[in-house]
Amino acid sequence: MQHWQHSSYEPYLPLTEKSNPITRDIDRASPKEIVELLQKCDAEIFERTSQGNPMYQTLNSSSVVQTIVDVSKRVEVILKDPEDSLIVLSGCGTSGRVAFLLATSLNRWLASHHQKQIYSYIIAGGDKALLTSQETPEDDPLLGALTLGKACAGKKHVLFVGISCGLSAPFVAGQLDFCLRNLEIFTPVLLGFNPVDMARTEPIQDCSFHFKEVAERMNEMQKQQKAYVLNPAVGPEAISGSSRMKGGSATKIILETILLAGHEAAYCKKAVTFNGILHSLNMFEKVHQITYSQTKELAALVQKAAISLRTKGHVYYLGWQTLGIIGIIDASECIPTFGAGFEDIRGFVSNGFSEMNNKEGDLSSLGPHFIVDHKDFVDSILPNLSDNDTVIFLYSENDDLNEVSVLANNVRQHTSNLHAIAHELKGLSDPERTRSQFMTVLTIRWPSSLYKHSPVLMKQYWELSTKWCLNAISTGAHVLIGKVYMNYMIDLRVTNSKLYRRAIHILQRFTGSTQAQCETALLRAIYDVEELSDEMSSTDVTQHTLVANKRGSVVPITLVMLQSRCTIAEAKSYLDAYSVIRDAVAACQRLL
Ligand code: F1P
Repeated sequence: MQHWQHSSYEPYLPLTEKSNPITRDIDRASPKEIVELLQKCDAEIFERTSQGNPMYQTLNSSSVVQTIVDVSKRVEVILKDPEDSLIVLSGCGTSGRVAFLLATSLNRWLASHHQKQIYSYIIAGGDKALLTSQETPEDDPLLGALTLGKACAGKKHVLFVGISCGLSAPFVAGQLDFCLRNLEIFTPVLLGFNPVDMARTEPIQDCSFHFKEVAERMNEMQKQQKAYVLNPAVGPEAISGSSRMKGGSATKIILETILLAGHEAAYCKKAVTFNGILHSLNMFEKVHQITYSQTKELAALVQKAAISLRTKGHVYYLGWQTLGIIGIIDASECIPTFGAGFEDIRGFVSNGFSEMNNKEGDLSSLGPHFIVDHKDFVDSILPNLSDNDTVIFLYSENDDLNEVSVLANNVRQHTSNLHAIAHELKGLSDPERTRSQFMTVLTIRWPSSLYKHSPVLMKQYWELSTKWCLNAISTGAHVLIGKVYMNYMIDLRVTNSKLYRRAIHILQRFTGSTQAQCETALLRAIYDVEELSDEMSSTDVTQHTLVANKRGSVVPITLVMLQSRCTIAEAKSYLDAYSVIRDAVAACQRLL
């Protein structure tokens, strides 16, 4: 049994916020060790049910597999009778990005097979949130319900999947509540990775319910097959609470399994079965094994990326088709996750927004964060590229290898620090000429057994595999440059109520101060005052997070203030002296 499965392990935290014992010392690990630790953490997604531990069900537990079967059959029904029907995938942050990726991919597939496109995605904050973090709308249940109502206007049958890894986002709670009040139209599914009794209980502003209450109502309705809760335990994240990692991957795995099983049943007369679902899940486990079988090569990329960041260079992902989108998503998530500068790690996709195919279309006029086309890279970044920058190409043998070669040649005129992650089917073409243009190529070779199982799924496998590689590269690089303390990202942005609570917990964890002391100190740092006014103390969390959004490093500042009982100004100047969080904390402890 894993350490975190004991009821006494960090009992006050839901599973998705606990710290993972595997990565406790990740901040002291070498690149190769980092990759190995991430491999172990990701392997927990596929862990079998732990005997004698009823607290957690896992992805392979029969109750979870059976729910996947039930929901897949709902998908089949909708696909067979698509008139006035819709399948809506919705979430905040990474969960919304995975929803977007799947809905657009599957609509494309339906269109190419002359079928009605019945998928829709919702991401809190709209399409802007695909590329930047828009965490404030996550706290708004009414906005969630209104957006859902609008997306489904006039529909008679809607399968709604609300994704919240932490069973926590009020935006999603509002949508599920809306569905539960309109069960004649909606079949709601809740997807997340905490047991229902760990769902969030914090009151939601202007709202009569909290997340746990909605999740319990969903559980009740599941008995009549009117709603479904899919919430296997996949273990704590490698970086505490960073649900973009395992949470995002497991969301992708579960939804792909459900939706593709539904498609096969509707179009290939292949009935959805318990064993069929188990088999699909096992295939994803193979994807994990194959991806991480090249620890050394992946570690070399982690190292390269870290060197670039340390020397104020950049990391650029240049990808084709959805692999490019995976790159854009991974890069954009570094800003809120690690407090990275927007230029630090960036992603580009060939054909930009027409490849993205998002609802709101070309967003490039919104500013530099929304420039995503290879052409933009060539025009605005390539001329200033140097060996300090790491460039990583992401492609598969399904892409136009000639185009890959031309761009690689172009990039090589400016830097030799050019690498690739390439997906190849074993025994098929061997694009040696393309490979020779890179300093290193992490070639992931896919056995024909996987291809034969489902040729359609290969694209999904490559996406997941690329996600794992890039999550390892961006997380590993930030760990190596000292952004993480143990396995906590201390310098988190306090931009919504979940992150506000996480910040207070981290402060308690490292200072031993009470919750009230930590909250008061955090508010002092947020409002940048030594003494809180009555108004500041009494205003709500949303207001605090709006102010916090405009300030940098509020949590490290609070940490130093609490540890050394100093003023805000002293804490700031003290932190300026250290770029490595562990050093700052250690030095701070020496002061006492
Ligand atoms: C949603 C989310 C995360 C993001 C950050 C803020 O979480 O946007 O994707 O990384 O932690 O919250 P959840 O609702 O899926 O738990």
